[in-house]
Amino acid sequence: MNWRKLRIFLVTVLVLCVIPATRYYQIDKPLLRFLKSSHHVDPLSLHLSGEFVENNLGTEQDPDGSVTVRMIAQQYLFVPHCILVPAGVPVHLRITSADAVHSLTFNGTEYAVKVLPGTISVAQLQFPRAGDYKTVCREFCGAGHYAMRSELRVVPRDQFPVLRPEERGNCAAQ
Ligand SMILES: [Cu+2]
Repeated sequence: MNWRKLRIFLVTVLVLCVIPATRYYQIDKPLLRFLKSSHHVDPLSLHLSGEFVENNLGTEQDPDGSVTVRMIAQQYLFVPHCILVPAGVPVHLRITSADAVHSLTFNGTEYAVKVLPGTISVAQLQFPRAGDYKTVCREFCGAGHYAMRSELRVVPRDQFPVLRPEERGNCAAQ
């Protein structure tokens, strides 16, 4: 047995295993979804057709009292720029990217949602207290990354259904 060859072989196997293993955890679940091709969406035609067209973005009330929020992350902002949700209600987030990899986080919470072009990231969120949260991108996505922040406004639970549908979508109408 040639020990030198064996050593080279073992190091090669180790390196080939370690690299995909670390990459897997960096890219995390959305890549698997992308490979399975469910949740697939074309980043180049987001604004033309499908669920991420402009008038479909923002918050929508579901029949069971929860809400669905649709957002796009792009260099260097989140659209809508200010989202509005009721406190203490399940928030079904659906977000995709128009360009690079981003990460949507809400200051003061543990939530972090990785956003990749070509795939829809889905997350279940809930905000117990009313208030304003800064929404910050925590994945370096280019020159303007450090300015990529927007806002989440959590309003009291009973205040939300009173709003007109066009006021619920985002904070702009308030
Ligand atoms: Cu970003």
